[in-house]
Amino acid sequence: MNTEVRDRIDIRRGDITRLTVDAIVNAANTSLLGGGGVDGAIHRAAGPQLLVKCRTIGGCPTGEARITGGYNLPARFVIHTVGPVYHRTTPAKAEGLLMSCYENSLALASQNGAEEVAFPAISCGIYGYPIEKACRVAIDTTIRFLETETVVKKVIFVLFSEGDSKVYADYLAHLENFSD
Ligand code: AR6
Repeated sequence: MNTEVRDRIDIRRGDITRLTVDAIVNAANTSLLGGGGVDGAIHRAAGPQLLVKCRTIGGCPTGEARITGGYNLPARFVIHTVGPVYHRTTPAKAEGLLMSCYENSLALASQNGAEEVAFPAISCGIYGYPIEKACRVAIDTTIRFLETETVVKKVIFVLFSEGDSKVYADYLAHLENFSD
């Protein structure tokens, strides 16, 4: 990882709904009609117009992403992506799907001119993806993307727990030791 790309990645602890960034990513389900976890928090903070908009989209397959406005959120956009349910498939397939979530979300952010994008730990709550494995997919995919990306300037990983943010920070530090 080169230092230019490293400087475009941030790790923060907290509630993603509070972030004033261009786009926050939602860990949604295929219906896009809301749920628990970060999805519930985003819908509550965005207000009922978000659900009205999501109803018009017609769902989203696992691994893909869709974009809406942020409504009452400080963020301008919400990018809804659907992570894999970890134990519903093989680890290799889950990894491919999770990678697609990050790739497709970042591509949508870029297409919509979002310079700062924040991600929660997609699939790491109700969907049961182990945080250490998911963290590698999230960070590796983001680094690969940023190496050739010019619109998206910054990617922020927002972790709810101290333990999860340490997993991310440790992995980034590990990569820095092997940076070119
Ligand atoms: N800010 C940042 N991270 C959060 C927040 C928040 N406000 N709230 C929770 N997290 P989850 P999934 C973390 O379960 O595993 C929903 O019902 C949480 O600690 O929200 O992809 C959807 O509708 C965890 O690390 O998403 C789907 O049905 C991470 O966000 C299903 O859950 C993701 O946990 C998706 O499950």
